[in-house]
Amino acid sequence: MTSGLKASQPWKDLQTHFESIRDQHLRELFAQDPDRGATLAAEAVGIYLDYSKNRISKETMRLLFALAESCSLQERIEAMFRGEKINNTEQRAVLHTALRAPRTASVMVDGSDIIPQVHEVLDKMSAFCDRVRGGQWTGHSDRPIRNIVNIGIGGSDLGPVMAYEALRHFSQRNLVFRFVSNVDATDFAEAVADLDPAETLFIVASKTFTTIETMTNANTARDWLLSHFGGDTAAVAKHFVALSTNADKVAAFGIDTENMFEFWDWVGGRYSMESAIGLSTMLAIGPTAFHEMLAGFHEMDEHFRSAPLDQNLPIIMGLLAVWYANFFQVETTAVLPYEQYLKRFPAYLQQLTMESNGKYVTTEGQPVDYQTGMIYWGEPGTNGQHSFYQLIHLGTRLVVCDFIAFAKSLNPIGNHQDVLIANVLAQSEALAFGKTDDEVRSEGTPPWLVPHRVFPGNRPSNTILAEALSPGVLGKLIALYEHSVYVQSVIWNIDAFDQWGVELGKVLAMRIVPELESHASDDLYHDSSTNSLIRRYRKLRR
Ligand code: G6Q
Repeated sequence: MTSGLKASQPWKDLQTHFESIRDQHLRELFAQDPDRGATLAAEAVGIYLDYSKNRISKETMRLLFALAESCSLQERIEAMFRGEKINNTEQRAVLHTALRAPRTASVMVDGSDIIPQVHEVLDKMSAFCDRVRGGQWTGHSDRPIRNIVNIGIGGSDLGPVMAYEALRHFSQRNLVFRFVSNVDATDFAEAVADLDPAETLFIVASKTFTTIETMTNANTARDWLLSHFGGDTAAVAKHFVALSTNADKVAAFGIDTENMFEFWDWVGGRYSMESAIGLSTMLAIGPTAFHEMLAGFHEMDEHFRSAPLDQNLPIIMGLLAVWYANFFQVETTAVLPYEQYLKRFPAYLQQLTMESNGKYVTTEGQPVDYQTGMIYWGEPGTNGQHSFYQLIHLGTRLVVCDFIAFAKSLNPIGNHQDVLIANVLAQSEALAFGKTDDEVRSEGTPPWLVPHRVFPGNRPSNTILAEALSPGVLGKLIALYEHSVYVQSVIWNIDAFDQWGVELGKVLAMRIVPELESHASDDLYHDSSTNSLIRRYRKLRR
């Protein structure tokens, strides 16, 4: 049995329409509708989305909106905001939107309003950050904190690192920030190599406080600190704070729960960077700028919740992703920020998109008979132009691109910004329209070289343009992608908020660790490949 999506009338209408548009070139589409550059665009909350360089017509969008309506998209959006348990397999509400709701809002979960707790934690974080940033929070030997090391992985790392890098311009420069995620000891060793323990604060960020990588790194950090303080465990209280939903485990680790910043099970790891998990971000940019970021998220939330389908940025982006994934059978989306501060944004988006929509069964547990989440990847422009853009321009695969650009640089020096923006515009233009055989010949290219220099074009892209990167704009941008991911999951009828694929890794590794450490027994019960590798590892290690 399958989900029925492909049998639905709106889907069939899209399939019929696809047959008529699949071979049309963007050159023809622009010739037929010369204004589409202005009309296939939408703007909200200071974010401009030009989606005209996609292989669509107005009819495509009309049919995609009809599909969205047939999937009750707007009801599903309301269900999320209202706190219904839309994370079906974990029976949890999904309320990252409540993390950025104003103090005056009210959101009920299991009969109680969660907004007061959200703001209580934000206030506790602000007071703490003010003390650290002002030098009043001192270490065990009364020296102010200069170094902040966030220990966490996955959702407890990628958001914080991305936000720190993205908002570095707004950060307090006398504080050093490091992020340790990998259980490979090199990550920890290199992160602390030049740090003085007496001036270092560790933030142990873990929703569950059981993740093996984070707990291993946190224990190593504690040993590193205590070896400096002659084993005096009283030092832990001044040098460790925890971000978690699990107070018992935090206390068991030895961190005073007074130094714990709480969040809740209705916040998914990859949707948690504006919860307590954002403590490192708040330490870097300060409480005021952190609240500006939350306000940016909230503006996009409100837009998503209230704007009509055809003006709704996350809905448009989400439906276009479905169009490419399921009709053109596109495998990947390249996210290409022309903003150096967003260098970790593609890595962050990889988790957001692929962990959320990498699902092969519907919410009812039936296998899907269509593709779900695309592969997301990318690098900042212009660097990528000198490496992988070759394949996007001239390869055999269709790659969808999201270009992200800002009108103003945070470092306005000379004409760098105009050169940067000229590049992003030139790339999307070349991808869409290419360079014809005649154009190449008319440049005097020898005939044998012509095919190599012809650009087929017809390669689609979105361009997202905002005035300048700021905490608020970052919030809007992240919320745009978060909600686009949700839109896709509603169409595909999958649970975007569980992550059983990640859970498996956590369990399997725990089983093998003692086998690697064991010298005595050769009784291994894995497959012959895994058994051989374990034996080989033991031998090499000796
Ligand atoms: C995110 C995932 C996953 C998670 C990490 C860390 O949505 O669940 O990436 O964030 O596995 O988990 P903890 O925060 O519990 O350590």
